[in-house]
Amino acid sequence: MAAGESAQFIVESRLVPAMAVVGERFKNNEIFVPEMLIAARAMKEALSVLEPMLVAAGVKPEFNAVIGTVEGDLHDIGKNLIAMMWKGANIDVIDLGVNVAPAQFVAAIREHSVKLVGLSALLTTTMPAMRDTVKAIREAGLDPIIMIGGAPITVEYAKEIGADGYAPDAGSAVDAAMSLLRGKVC
Ligand code: B1M
Repeated sequence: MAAGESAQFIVESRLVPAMAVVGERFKNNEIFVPEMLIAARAMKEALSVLEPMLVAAGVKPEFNAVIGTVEGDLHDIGKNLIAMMWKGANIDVIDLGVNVAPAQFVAAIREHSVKLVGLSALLTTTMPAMRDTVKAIREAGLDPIIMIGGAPITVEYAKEIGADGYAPDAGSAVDAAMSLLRGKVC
């Protein structure tokens, strides 16, 4: 900022592209979870410094999302990485935490009118909770983009339960979310 760059320029042209590099390297197994967490923490710190200036300048995140680990599942490391990467891509992310019941997802989608929902599951025994959550969201008459992921999840499973997208890792989760959001919104 001392060099005359605006907070918005720093986010859009410095931080977000840097996180894209981090995501790409993670996807290619060139860096691993610890480096990813360090990068995500740096991003979070930078955003907390820049946020007041962005708010003052009227800059708003382009999209919003809710994310959570589905009912019965307490694993959150992967879900937290996705949330951080989505935030890094200028998405306003509401993190519902772990063990999130379908009704909690439905209530949060309604309350915040979100465009994107992320479901994470790490156990084969909690995969059916993903199906239940997708069903509950659709039965409530809501139509956000639903993305799923987690170690036991496949693209076939995503199709089978009616989710809109799947990503195998945090880097791909940004690419997939952005193309789904742009495709559906435009
Ligand atoms: Co658990 N656990 N665990 N565990 N645990 C696994 C998943 C397991 C594979 C270990 C094993 O047996 N080899 C196994 C599942 C077996 C199965 O279902 N087939 C297992 C089990 C059985 C259990 C318990 C049942 C153990 C017990 O109590 N008997 C129990 C269940 C508790 C519960 O959830 N109800 C349990 C508990 C725990 C701890 C609490 C001890 C701890 C979780 C701590 C925490 O998350 N805060 C834990 C851990 C750490 C693991 C392992 C070791 C690591 C998971 C992890 O964080 N990986 C895991 C074995 C393993 O994977 N090696 C294991 C790192 C993380 C970055 O990767 O979460 O895969 P991951 O996320 C990736 C992708 O999957 C993807 O992107 C992320 C980044 O690349 N992704 C998404 C994830 N969510 C996404 C969402 C998206 C898109 C992509 O879109 C929205």
